[in-house]
Amino acid sequence: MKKALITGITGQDGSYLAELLIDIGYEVHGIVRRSSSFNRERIEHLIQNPDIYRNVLFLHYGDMTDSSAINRILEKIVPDEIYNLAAQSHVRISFDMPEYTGDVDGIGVARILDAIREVGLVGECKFYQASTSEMFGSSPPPQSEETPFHPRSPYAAAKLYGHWMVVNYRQGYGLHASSGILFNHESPRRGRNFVTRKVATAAARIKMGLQDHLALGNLDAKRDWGHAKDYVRAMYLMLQQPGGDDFVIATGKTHSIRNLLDTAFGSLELDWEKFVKVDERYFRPTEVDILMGDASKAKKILGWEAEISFEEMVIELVDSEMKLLKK
Ligand code: NAP
Ligand code: F7E
Repeated sequence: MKKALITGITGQDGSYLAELLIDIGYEVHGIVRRSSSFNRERIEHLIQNPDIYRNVLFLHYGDMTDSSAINRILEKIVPDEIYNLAAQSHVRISFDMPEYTGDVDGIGVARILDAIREVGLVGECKFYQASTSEMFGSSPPPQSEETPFHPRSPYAAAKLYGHWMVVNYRQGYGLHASSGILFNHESPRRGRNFVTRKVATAAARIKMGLQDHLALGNLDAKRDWGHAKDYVRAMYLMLQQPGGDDFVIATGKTHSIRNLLDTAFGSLELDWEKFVKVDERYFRPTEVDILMGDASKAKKILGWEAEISFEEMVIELVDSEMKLLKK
């Protein structure tokens, strides 16, 4: 039985990846943070299943800022595959917490890569890094593996450091290490303060008469939005290749926040223009205006393509919020 270690298992992607790997037949280990409030909601259904939680899913306390904990966990588990998904992943918040974001999203990558070396796992295990389309920043679309990076936030700058550390550990030490440069991907498990989930929740609450307006920032930004379920499949495929590499994972289509509002509110027969107020608080000091990825390398080498469309993803989010409210 192959062993995988997932950092960030309690997050959106971590939860879907854990499901996928358990389905394939892996023993999955996850790093969780101590928290005063409950932070395992997204994997609760796995924890509540005794067949899974007793036999194939194991959780370990740790933090990307704590090298000794990371080293200890690697020594204990000796994983075949490591998926490094843990991060302070909110771009807007990274402007308020630049140092912490750098520590977790940048230096955290160095900590885990060096732990692999210290514990003697180079050659024994494969490594996946959650890189991001935010690293392209102001580079015009379509963005591919060849596009220059121009990060526009502390989050993107920290992730770029992590990205280059992966390249260096691959080239310098021969580690099987890959970076997935993933464009935005969403799901009903998305954090509530990301724009897709925020819009879907507000549309559902307005429909039910529980809210009368929605405050948003920049409505002109454009994103290449896919579905998290499709994107975790790409992570797994990267680690099944003969060597490490970098891959853009995207749908190739872009939509503005206005398009998102049209689709979400439209699915409930609401006119969003009656409810949305633009609020300066949600603007960022520097914005990434447009992202649209070219994933042809992933299609050619990994055989990967997005299967769930933007419209299907948005409608799933709205339906899921409506169901939660009706409950
Ligand atoms: P997410 O929902 O915000 O999950 C982040 C995970 O990281 C959570 O499990 C969180 O734990 C954990 N974490 C945060 N700080 C940590 C720390 N100091 N030590 C240990 N764990 C920590 O993010 P996601 O959307 O699943 O994204 C997964 C990864 O892909 C992230 O690295 C993100 O930056 C990157 N990414 C995401 C997208 C996207 O569109 N979703 C696109 C490109 C790249 P708690 O549950 O305790 O908070
Ligand atoms: O913003 C605009 C905002 O916060 C999308 C993370 O997963 O994807 C994500 O980063 C756009 C931006 O995602 C609001 O200005 C307008 O242009 O949903 P978001 P993000 O910043 O693109 C990348 C690939 C990652 O790697 C990140 O980890 O929407 N926007 N009004 C708003 N955004 C938010 N959050 N809230 C608003 O009210």
